[in-house]
Amino acid sequence: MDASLVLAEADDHLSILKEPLVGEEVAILTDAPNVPPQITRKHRTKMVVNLEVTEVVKRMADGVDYTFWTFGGSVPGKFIRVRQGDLVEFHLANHPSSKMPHNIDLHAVTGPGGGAASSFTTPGHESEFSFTALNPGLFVYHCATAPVGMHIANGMYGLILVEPKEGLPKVDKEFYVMQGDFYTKGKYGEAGLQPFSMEKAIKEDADYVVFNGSVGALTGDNAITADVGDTVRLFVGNGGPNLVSSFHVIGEIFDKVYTEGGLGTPNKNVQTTLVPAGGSAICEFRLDTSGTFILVDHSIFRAFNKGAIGMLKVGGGDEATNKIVYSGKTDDRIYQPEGGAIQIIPQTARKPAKAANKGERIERGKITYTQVCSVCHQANGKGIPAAFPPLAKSDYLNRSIDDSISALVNGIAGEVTVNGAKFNSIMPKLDLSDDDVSNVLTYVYSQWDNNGTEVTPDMVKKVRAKAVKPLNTGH
Ligand code: HEC
Ligand SMILES: [Cu+2]
Repeated sequence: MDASLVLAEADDHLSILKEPLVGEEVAILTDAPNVPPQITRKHRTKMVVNLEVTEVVKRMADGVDYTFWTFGGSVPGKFIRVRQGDLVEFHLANHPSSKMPHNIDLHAVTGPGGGAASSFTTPGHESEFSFTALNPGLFVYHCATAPVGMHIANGMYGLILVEPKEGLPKVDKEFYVMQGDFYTKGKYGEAGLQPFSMEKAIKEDADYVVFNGSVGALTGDNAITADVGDTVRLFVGNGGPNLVSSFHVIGEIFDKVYTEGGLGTPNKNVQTTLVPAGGSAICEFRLDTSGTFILVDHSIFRAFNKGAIGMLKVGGGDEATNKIVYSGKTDDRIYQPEGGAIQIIPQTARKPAKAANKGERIERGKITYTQVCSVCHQANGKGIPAAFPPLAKSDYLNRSIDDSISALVNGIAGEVTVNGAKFNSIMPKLDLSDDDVSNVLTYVYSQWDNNGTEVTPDMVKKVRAKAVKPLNTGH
């Protein structure tokens, strides 16, 4: 990079200090999903932040409690909103009932430890330090008292927004959503007060992955709401301690994403954005139709099995326009991929292979098996449970040669039982020559503990002559 450019950037950070510092305010702090009001002020000020650490037992999921360590009484911690250039006078109090000392490392701080050492606070004490918010952006803050991982795992994180000096564009709704992963002695949903599991945390084997501190904190009656036509801004954070979020809203496309919370040029038309542990993203979109939109970590087992689900309920709008954007289901009709009957799969590209003896038959049959049969019955002949029956040690195959030949020349529809398991699907008619059928079946019979029958083209010819209609036309 051009050295003068680097200097220009550096200059810019400190040039903010040339603006006069006017007055003093006490920061409005909010609990998720609420966000303090947008800053309209055009000057720097002294912002006093009063944040209290408490250790509290709260709900993690229905019937499951957890001792959370919090910045302000809940997880995530209070949302802090300041303007670029503000002098932030930070007061961190640790409630007398706490068992542990705590501190705070704000990623918005330029200075050693992000404030950690200066803010180390034992129970019943309050620490004070100041910093100037030089860089605009959405920053994570967290406790950094040893063992750091444990303090973060217990919920000690939140977001601080440093608005750029020109402010952020006005939107109709702003929300605060922060993901975190939790590690409990019992597994997901196990009732009672669950202690923290250091062992699982080290293995990164999360029991809970949640938005805003608990399963269901953003669903049902707790859903965030807006109306069609609203512009929405989500301040998304990830406290971790371990997992990176693949943040996605089902049924929405982010018009803009300020990736990693940096207030530079936004990325546009984004489906899923990564939110690192200890990082953030700002997602903006206009609501063009009504309905319920689901917030997820698209590492999807976390959403459906560990709690990482939220809801945005959108009402209103003109019905006709809503329908144009999204019609809803307009019809439901029968779909028969196989035409409801047995289909013919042409094999015309394949050359006939006249085999002189059983050995050659098996050799050629193996090629046909690999090319034609193995997609369904698998290379090892074991099939796929509930979809394709096994040919390996198949009682069906070994009981009747004619039925097996018929399976190939006529196909099978309807229920068949193989080794005690029922299959009710369609084996397509394969359009193989008599030689091909004899070769491939001889190969199948020679494999996987089957009975070793040699099938000749004459045997195939006989079956072909007699059966016109497939076996088991069960449908
Ligand atoms: C498109 C998938 C598909 C292909 C390709 C296929 N089969 Fe099948 N096969 C099936 C299904 C499905 C059944 C069970 C039919 C039912 O449920 O009605 C079946 C049943 C059979 C059966 C009787 C049941 C058993 O497990 O013993 C034999 C024998 C058989 N297939 C042999 C073959 C051979 C040999 C080939 C290759 C030449 C082949 N199949 C190719 C899907 C397939
Ligand atoms: Cu702590």
